[in-house]
Amino acid sequence: MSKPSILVARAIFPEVLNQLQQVFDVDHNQDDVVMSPAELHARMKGKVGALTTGSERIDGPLLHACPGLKIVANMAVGYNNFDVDAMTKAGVLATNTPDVLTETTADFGFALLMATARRVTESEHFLRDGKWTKWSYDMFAGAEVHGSTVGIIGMGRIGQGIARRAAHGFGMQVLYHNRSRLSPELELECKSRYVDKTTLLREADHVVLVVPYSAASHHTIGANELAQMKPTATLINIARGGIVDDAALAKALKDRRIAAAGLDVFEGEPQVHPELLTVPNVVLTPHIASATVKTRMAMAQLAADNLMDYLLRGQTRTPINPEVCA
Ligand code: 8YV
Repeated sequence: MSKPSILVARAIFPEVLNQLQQVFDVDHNQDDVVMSPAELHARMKGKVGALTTGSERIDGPLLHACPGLKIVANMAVGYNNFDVDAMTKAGVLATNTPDVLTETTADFGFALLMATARRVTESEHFLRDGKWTKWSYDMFAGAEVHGSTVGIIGMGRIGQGIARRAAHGFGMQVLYHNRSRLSPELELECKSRYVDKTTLLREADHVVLVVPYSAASHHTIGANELAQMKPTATLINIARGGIVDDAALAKALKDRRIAAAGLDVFEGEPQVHPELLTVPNVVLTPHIASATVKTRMAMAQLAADNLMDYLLRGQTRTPINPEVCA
């Protein structure tokens, strides 16, 4: 009997690919070239499932071109590359990889916060460029982390992980803003106080963004919001490009409207706003918040398990639109 056909849209760990190859006929994008929508459409045709990452857009036109498709498993917790309504209408199950990356991503949020506040990369460039000729009292003096106030916008699992690190590890005051308030028990555990966005922007020494991207969260931070922040504040974005207006941020950094920023995600990535590349007071990393070997392996495994569970056993593990199976 022939095996069901799936597409693995980007390169993944050989161990995980091997498991998929045992039970599926796998078309694997071995070369890891990011496909154009037209290439993706052509390659997805005739497949019943696909393993994708944030770089593949699954939308109405693609679904129309691939009537046999049953499931798309994203190797990411965020799924703004999916048109979930269109997938649901087409009866295609969408899955993501929650939980397995929560703590790793929160670790990185904190790493970026510390690198930004303490000017780690800026000072390293100075040293590597041979500019370190003497010590001086204010050389790369940055912002305090311990005992300061962090404001977290988006208090889901990763936001809560950052709150715990901040409150319990660094004695920080934690303010948060979210669509809904946490339960009193969770607020206590995360030592976090719910405030409106204006209060958070005004009072936080470090603003950390962990909201999912949607039309509603587009440019959550733009020129207006930057103007409300302390001039000594830092801004950290580990959520998605588009949550911050990168042009407005580059200007604010250049004008020293805020002290510094740490960015792991960008509008239109892998392109980076050219002005951001010219300002010294920003730490820039290429979307690596979940990138530890263990966590990326767990994400790939969960995406593969979602495909195998659904296509071979009719079961779901981490569905985004479980109503498809009802
Ligand atoms: C992914 C991420 O590695 O999980 C997410 O939402 O942003 C990252 O962990 C990236 O999106 C590639 O799929």
